[in-house]
Amino acid sequence: MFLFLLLPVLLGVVRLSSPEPNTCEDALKTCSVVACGTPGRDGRDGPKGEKGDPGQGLRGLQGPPGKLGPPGSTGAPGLPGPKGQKGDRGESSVAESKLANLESEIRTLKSELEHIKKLQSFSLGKKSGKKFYVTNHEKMPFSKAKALCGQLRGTVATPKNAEENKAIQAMINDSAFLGITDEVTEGQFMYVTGGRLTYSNWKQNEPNNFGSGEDCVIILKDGLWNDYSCTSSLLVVCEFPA
Ligand SMILES: [Ca+2]
Ligand SMILES: [Ca+2]
Repeated sequence: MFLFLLLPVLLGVVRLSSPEPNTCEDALKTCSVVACGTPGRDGRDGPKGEKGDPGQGLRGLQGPPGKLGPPGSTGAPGLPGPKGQKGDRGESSVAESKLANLESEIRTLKSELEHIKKLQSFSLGKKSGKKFYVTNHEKMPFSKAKALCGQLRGTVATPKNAEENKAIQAMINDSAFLGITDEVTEGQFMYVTGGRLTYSNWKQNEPNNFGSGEDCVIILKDGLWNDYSCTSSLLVVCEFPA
């Protein structure tokens, strides 16, 4: 009887200790059956979650290689390489070797040349003093005789004393030109190498500048001289220093 009388009081205490819920959610938490209003629209998507752990399934096949990328920028220069091995002999050494060979060949040639000159003066020339004379026994005009001796680095034979005149005479079996003319001034005979005559061996009544003129000089078989036509063909004797 007493408890029955206290029941309304206890219920009031319970109501006082449990205030009414403010929202439907609160009501769901506290009430087993609550009459809620119309549900609201869905909310916006929440922020992206953290990447999950790799799956446990089989790994897929590797895809095809991608396109070739653009060329990269030029890299910095590398470090200097190690020192190389010693090279072959340089060009200067080769040149020195060639020069030494040439000098040796020149010494040999000089020796052979001296030997040939001695043989030539002995067998071909009639040496007299410091000259020797050579002839090929051909006949030609004076201009050609002068050119031929010049090509041989000699001159047309020019006796400057009796001994040389005899040496030339001994070589010929016919008349030969001498390196003497009066082409510049008639009657004034000069050496073709320059200078007036220092020796002569004229035949009697020569020089006579016979006919249309005679400006060259020839030596006869007897060693005497005659002024003669330069265009006539006569033996040529060349003179060389010994
Ligand atoms: Ca003359
Ligand atoms: Ca004459």
